[in-house]
Amino acid sequence: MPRKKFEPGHDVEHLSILDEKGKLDSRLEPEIDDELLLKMHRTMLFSRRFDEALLKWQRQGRIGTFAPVSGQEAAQVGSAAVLEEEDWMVPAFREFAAAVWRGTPPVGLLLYTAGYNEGGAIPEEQHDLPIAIPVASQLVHAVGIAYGIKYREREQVVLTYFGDGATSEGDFHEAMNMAAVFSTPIVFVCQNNQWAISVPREKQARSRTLAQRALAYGMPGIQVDGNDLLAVYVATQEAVERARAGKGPTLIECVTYRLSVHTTADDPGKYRSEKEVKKWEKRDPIPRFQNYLGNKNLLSKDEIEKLEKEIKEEIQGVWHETEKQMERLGDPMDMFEYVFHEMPPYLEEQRDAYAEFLKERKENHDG
Ligand SMILES: Cc1ncc(C[n+]2csc(CCOP(=O)(O)OP(=O)(O)O)c2C)c(N)n1
Ligand SMILES: [Mg+2]
Repeated sequence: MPRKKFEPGHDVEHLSILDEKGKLDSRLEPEIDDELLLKMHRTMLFSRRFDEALLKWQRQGRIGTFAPVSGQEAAQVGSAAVLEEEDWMVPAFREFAAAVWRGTPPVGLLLYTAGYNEGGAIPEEQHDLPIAIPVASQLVHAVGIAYGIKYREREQVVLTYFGDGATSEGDFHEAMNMAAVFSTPIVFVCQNNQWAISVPREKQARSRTLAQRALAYGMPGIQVDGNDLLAVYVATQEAVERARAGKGPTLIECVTYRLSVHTTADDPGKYRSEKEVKKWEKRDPIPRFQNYLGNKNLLSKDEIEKLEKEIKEEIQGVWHETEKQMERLGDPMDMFEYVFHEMPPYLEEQRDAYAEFLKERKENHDG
C-alpha cells in the first residue's frame, strides 16, 4: 500500500467538569475531601485580592512591576494542589497563586515586586524554582530536574508552568523533546490565557489546540477548561500519576484568560476589546467554584463574606510586615551578587566604583 495513515499513539481530548454556568457533570466529578476543596477556594480568593492590592500599590508607586494572576487562579491552584511537598514546581513569572499554594510567604512576593532580591529567595526545604522572566527558559531547567529525579530513581514529579506565547520558543520544543525521549517525570502546564502581551493566541500557532503539540513528541496532551478547577485537578492528577509510575511526561493546555494587564507596564485597551474581556469575566473561575461549593453546602454567602474580611486583614498585615522588612533590607551593592561565582574583572571594577560613589554620597550627605 503506497499510502497509509499513522496512528499518533494518543488522542487529544478536551475536559470540562464544571461549566461556566456552574453546571456540574456529576459523572466526572472527582472525589476531593472537603478540607482540600475549601483550602483551594481560599487560596484562589486570597490570590485574587492580593493581585488587586499589588496593582493598587504599584499605581501608588510603592512597588515595581509584576504580572497579575487574575483569571488564572483555577489553572494554578487546581494543578499545584495535586503535587506532594517533595515534588518540584517550576514557575514562569505569573504564578503567584501557585507559589502561595506551595507555601511561599506573600511577604516574600511583595518584597520581590518592590525590588528586594531577598524576596525572591525560596525557603530551602521548598522544592520550587524562583521566578523566571526569560520566556520558556524555565522549561529546560524543569526537564533537567526531572531527568535528575529519574537518574536517582526518586519518586518525585516536576510540574512546570508557561504561557501560550512560550510554546513558540525553541526552549519549549527542546524541553518537550528531551522530556519525552528520556521519559522523564514531568507535567507541562500551559496556561493558554489567549494573549502573549499583545499577540493573540491565533498568531501563536496555526494548530487547533496547543495540547496537540504533545503528539509530535510522543506524549499525551490534553486540553482542559482552565477556569474549571475540577477539570484542571483531574487532568493534573492523571498526569502526575503517570509521571510517578515511570510513564513519562504529559502536556496539559489550560484554556483560560488573563483578566488584568500583562504587567503593570502595559495597556491592554490598546489591543483587545472590552467585549472580549466581558465575555471572559462571565467565565471567572472563582464564582463558578463558589457555586459548586455552595451547592455542596460547604460554603455559604455569609462564610464568603467572612472570608473576604479575613483576607483583607491578612493582606494589610502582609503590607505592614513587608514595610518593616524593607527598612532593614535592600543593600544596593546586592545587584553585583548572585550571578557570577567568580566575578569578571570589568564587573569588579564597576562594583568598586559604585561602592566608592555610595561612600562619597554618604559622606557628603552626613557632612
Ligand atoms: C525570551 C524572552 N523574550 C521576550 C520577553 C518579553 N516578554 C515577557 S512576557 C512575554 C509574553 C509571554 O506570553 P505567554 O507565554 O503567553 O505568557 P503570559 O504573559 O501570557 O502569561 C514576552 C514576549 C521575555 N521576557 N523573554
Ligand atoms: Mg499568554
